[in-house]
Amino acid sequence: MKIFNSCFVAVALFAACVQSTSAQNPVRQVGNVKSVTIDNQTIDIGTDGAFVRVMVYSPNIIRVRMDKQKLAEDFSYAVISKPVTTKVNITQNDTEINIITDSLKVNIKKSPYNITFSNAAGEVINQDEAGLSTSWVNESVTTYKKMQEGEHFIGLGEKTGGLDRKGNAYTNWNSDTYAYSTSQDPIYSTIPFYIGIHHNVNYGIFFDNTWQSDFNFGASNDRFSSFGAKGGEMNYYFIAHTKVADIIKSYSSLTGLMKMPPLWSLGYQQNRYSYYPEAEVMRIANTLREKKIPADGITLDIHYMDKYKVFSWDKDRFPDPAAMIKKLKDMAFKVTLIVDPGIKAEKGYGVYDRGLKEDIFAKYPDGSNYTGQVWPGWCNFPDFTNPKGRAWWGSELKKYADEGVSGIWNDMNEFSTWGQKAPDNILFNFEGRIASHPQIHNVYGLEMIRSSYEGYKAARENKRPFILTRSGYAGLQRYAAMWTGDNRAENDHMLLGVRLMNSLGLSGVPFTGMDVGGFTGGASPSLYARWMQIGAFNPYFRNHTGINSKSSEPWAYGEEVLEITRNYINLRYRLLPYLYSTFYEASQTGKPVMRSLTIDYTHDENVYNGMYENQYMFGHGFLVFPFDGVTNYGKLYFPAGKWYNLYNGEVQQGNAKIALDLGISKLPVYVKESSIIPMQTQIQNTTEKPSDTLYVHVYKGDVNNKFVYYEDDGETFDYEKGEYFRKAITYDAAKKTITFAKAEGAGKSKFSMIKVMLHGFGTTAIKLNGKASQAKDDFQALMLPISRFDPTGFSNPVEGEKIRSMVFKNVNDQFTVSY
Ligand code: NBV
Repeated sequence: MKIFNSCFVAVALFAACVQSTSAQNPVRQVGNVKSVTIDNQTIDIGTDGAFVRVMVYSPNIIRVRMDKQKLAEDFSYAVISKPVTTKVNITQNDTEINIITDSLKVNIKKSPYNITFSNAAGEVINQDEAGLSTSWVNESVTTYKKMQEGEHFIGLGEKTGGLDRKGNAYTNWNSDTYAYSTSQDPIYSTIPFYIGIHHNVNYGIFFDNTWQSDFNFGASNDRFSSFGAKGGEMNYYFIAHTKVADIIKSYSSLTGLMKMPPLWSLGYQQNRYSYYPEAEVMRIANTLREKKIPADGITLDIHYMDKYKVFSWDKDRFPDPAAMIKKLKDMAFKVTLIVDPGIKAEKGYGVYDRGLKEDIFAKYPDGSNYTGQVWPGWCNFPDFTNPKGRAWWGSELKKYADEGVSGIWNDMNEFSTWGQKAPDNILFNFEGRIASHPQIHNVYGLEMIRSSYEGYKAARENKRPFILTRSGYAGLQRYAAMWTGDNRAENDHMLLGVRLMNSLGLSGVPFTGMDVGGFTGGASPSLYARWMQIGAFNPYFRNHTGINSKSSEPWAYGEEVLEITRNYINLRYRLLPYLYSTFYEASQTGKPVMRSLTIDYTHDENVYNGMYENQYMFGHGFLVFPFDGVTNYGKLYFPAGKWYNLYNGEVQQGNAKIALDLGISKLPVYVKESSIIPMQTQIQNTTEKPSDTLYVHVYKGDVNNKFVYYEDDGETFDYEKGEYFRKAITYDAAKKTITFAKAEGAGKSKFSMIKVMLHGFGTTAIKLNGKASQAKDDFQALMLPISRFDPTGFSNPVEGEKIRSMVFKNVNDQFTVSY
């Protein structure tokens, strides 16, 4: 009895302690609301333990900021938009505050503070875990959200593991992770944005805090999901829409959209660590052309430099870089060069001397430059958070622009000092605010690619820069494409790479790639072939391998693999009109090119199943199954609808699961009903002109579809001034029409004719603009050439499946096909 009593007293004391002052309590809670000030769309709330500002950003976006006392100046490298004027009704009484927009109902309880977001129908989308809400432990701040029944979590950028993040915790601290494992965390970049899904509702949370941040989606607890950081404010944007695609769109409206990439960067890119000397680079280029493997890019890794000093050339290996780049240009190859941020601290090295003179290196508090070791030895590190540092970098890059370099590949920008942790007391300019390393670490890569993008844009006037990066932070899509670093030549890595890209797509980054073929180790021929097939359905398609691994060019694995690989690279080039238009959509809406099935089939539980989690849509039309490259056995899930086998037109009904034992020559790809897929004739590189006909493949279906066909010069920013050719194509399933709208824009199409290729229409009578039309069978523009290694025939339509075509004279015409 006595024991019970003393225990009881202890528990009561603890509870009292927790509720009373924060003096003895290491966890500081927001506590009760004490004051409320409403000013238009902003509510300032004073509480026992914090200051809270809730801002209505749009009918669908609410921003919540909190700090222990007052808020610091509002500054973000990620967010580029301001709140939009929104119709909102804000009321309060003794117990709560209510905010109502056209799309959201927000309820804030006063004792203690906690916030609930509901949709217009009053269904709860997301709410604080009422007992925990937000709290601080020393300088670390965390917000706890109630875990909803059956909740799924997707996104969070470049994170390993499964598609559904449920049951796991993640840390954001950009790290150089050579040959990372398939569950390693963190890796190279930070995008603190995720999407929650439950009970037919969805929301996104973007936690804009650059310090080391931690997310918990029910790891070691079943009560909450949480997000927090080691310093800085609680600062999150809550985004809600009925469609996941609209959540990504709103997130992209906050952090920016990708610009149209140069067309050549969508072609095939050949890499290795490293191609040198010049003769070797030319051998690779010549072999690609001789073997008729379409390609647009060759990338030079660190061995082009003189002792790894950035902005220099090893003159023994590359005696006349500009002349070599010109020779490659004449063969229609663009050159991308790697750059690293570490600048060798060596007096007499011009780049370093100018950096010293401009005083742009990161510093210790005593004013001396921070020195760390990386490729060239002891280095200083440019402070890209200093406008002067960015300008200096841009001026150094000009040299490459003058030599004719087309792409800048930003490596090691986590920043890496041989994977060691850099000291906390390095100081950065932070746009004149002065910040320590822990605060800026996660944005170092972002500001480096900003410097590269802005510098290269200025150096080449109206030409679109191609910038590739390994590291970044939310908003990186404004400047660069991203690849997923040093993977391993293993089946699991191929599939992980697909998930990383799908997750990046959910997190606002549409232009992504992986080291196809694997960076460390060596792939088997079948794994390599499979990887190249999948690569053809990646936004950025580059083959790369490490210094000690076996050659990884398409011809390095024998004749059969070469043939398979060529088939898929060929297909990619024929699909460029579709791909470029899909990039255009991404540049307008943020909807990724590689689309996790959670975007269009959000509430279908099967898409979260580990068995099917790697499947994705490549644009609106292609359902890609990243099939196993070792066993060649796999299970496929077809979501609702009707699907056409890409190779033979066979129809597969949706809501079905099938198992396949497949040879290596084909990757399972299906076309969604009602898809509109513009294609062109085979070219070997993007400077080559295809025939004058645009082949628009249309697949009969029962759902509506709208596709915007888009073209521009593929090279300059003139499209921003209206120099583009755009044509909406609409599939109306009820009216049984396919309408090609009038062309828009001041630009001309490179095609003069459109040929409509009809799939699945059988012998149905076809009308053009209401009049009977002669549609004839046509087998000319099928998907793939027949491979001699594929006895079943790659492209023979199944018995009875007639692809019918109709030719129209003018690509500018407005017309309707009906059936
Ligand atoms: O520059 C060499 C490599 C590069 O090939 C790779 O793609 C990067 O991720 N780089 C890392 C430096 C470290 C290699 C161990």
